[in-house]
Amino acid sequence: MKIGIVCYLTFGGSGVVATELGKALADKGHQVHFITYSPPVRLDFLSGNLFYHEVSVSDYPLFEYPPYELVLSSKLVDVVKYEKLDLLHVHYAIPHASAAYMAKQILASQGIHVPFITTLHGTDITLVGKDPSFEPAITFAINQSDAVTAVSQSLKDDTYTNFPNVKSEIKVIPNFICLEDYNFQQGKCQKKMYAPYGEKVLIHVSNFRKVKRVDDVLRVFDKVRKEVPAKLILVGDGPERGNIEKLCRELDTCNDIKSLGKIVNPEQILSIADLFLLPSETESFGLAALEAMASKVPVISTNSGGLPEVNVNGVSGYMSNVGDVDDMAKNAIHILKDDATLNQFKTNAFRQASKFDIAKILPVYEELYRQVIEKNRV
Ligand code: GMT
Repeated sequence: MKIGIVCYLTFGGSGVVATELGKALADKGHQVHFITYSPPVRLDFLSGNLFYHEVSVSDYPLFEYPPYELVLSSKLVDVVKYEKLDLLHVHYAIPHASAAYMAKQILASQGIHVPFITTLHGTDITLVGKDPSFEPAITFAINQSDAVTAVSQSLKDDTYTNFPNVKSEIKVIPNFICLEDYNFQQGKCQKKMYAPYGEKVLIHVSNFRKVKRVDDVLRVFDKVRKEVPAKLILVGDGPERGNIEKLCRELDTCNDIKSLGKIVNPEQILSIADLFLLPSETESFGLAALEAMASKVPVISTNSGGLPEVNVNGVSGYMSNVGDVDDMAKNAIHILKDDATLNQFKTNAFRQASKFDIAKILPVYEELYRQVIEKNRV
C-alpha cells in the first residue's frame, strides 16, 4: 500500500506513535510518505520505502496567523496525486482531519478518490478540542473521515461525550511499542553517575504541560526520599519548567534531581530507572508509561482517562486518584523498599507492556487500511 501520514513532529505523544507506525509499515514493505512542516523527531532515517514531504508555510506579513491548514491541504493534494497514494492517515484531529477532508474534496473534483483515516490521540478531544470554538469543525471532520480510531476505550467514550454529534463508529486501536527497541542491559556505570550510593532512581518523562502535574512528581519524590534513598531524573521540557525549578528549591530537593531536557529516544535512560511517575490530570493512553514498562520499570500513575487500560493496579505498578500524592508516595515506597518486591513489579511491568508490542498492533492497522481502500474502490 502507499500511505500518506500526517502528524505533529513532537517529542512524546501522537507524533511518536505516527512515526513509529510509519517506520514499521515501511519495514513491512509498504510505501510511507510523511507530510509535515518539519521532519518528525523520531524519523531518524529514510529507508527506500520512507519519504518525507515538507509543508512550507508562507510568512507573508498580512498573515498574523499563517494558514497552515490550507497549505497542508494543498500539499496533500500534490503528494496524493504525484505519488499515487492509496490512503491518508492523519494523527490528531486538529487541524489534520479537516485538512485531509479538504484535500479529499479537491482531489475528487479532479476524479481522484482517496480515503482518509483519523486517529484521535487525546488532547484533541479532552482539552483543546473541547473548546466550543472548535466543536463544529472537529465534529464535521470526524464524521467525514472514512474511518476513525482512538488510542483507548476511554478516549472513544470521551469523544462521544464531548462531541455529541459525532456519528462515526470509532475503532479502538491502542498505542504500541517495539519491544525489541527496549532491550537495553541496565548500564551499571551510567546508573552510578546518577545514583552513586545505590539510591533508587525515579523518573518522569513528559512535555511539562499543566496536565502532567509535574509538581506532584516532585511532591511524591520528596516523600519517597525521606523513606528510601532516591534520586529523580526529569526528562522533557515545556511550560511548567520554571515552576518546577521554583518548587524543587522550596522543597529543598534540587540536589537529588537531574533535569535532562528533551531526549529523542528515552530507552537508554529508562533502562537505569526503578520507578516511573505519571501523576497526570488526564491521559488518553499514557505512551510514556508504556515505554517505561517496556523498559521493565513499574509505574505509579493516576487512574484517570486511559491509564487503567495500560497500568494494572498492584501488578505493573499502582494507580491513585489525581492529586493524591500521599497515596502515590505510599505505593512507591512499597515497591521500592525491598528488592524482591521491586523485581517482581519490574517483571510484571514488562509482561504487561508485551501485550502492546507492535507485532500485535500493526496487523490491526493494516487490516483497517485494506478495508478502507477496498470500500473506497466500490
Ligand atoms: O500530551 C501529550 O503528551 C501529547 C499528546 C499528543 O497528542 O501528542 O499526547 C496524547 O497522545 C498520546 C499518544 O496517543 C497519549 O499517549 C497521551 O496520553 C495523550 N496525552 C493526553 O491525553 C494528555
